[in-house]
Amino acid sequence: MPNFKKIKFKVFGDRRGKLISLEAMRNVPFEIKRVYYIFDTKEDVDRGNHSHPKLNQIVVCLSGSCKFYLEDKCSRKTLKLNKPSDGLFIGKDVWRRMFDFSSDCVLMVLADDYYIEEEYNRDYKKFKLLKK
Ligand code: T46
Repeated sequence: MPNFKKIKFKVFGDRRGKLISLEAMRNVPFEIKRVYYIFDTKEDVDRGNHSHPKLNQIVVCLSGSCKFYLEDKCSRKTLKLNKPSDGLFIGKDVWRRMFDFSSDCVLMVLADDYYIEEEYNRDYKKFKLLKK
């Protein structure tokens, strides 16, 4: 099984509009220690290009769209995120690259740990070796 997958969140809709609730250990499968968001990304740029040996995250595209290239030891896939009702779970040891950002793209990311620069693997060759 890949260590990444899309999750559909329940949408509470009525005549006024829509609402989605994210709750730790309920529809988010971990305790949330950090939330960050990515916006105003320029056209034709890549982000990511790393893996995390321990971190679990869920990415939600709140507006606009972008694509994720994901690779782990058993599979690789490119997914488009363009709905606030879709979460993308990315577990540990998954290489990710984000690209094709629309100018209005806003990505919100929930993470199960604080920001630790030493916890980034930015070396694709090392990632490939660890996969073996
Ligand atoms: C990931 C993808 C989806 C912080 O100071 N705190 C933080 O919590 C984060 C995430 C970043 N930063 C600083 C570090 C850099 O100076 O913000 C700057 C940009 O971070 P980075 O180049 O790592 O951003 P992305 O978009 O390449 O990657 C981010 C996350 O870092 C990463 O964990 O999985 O989004």
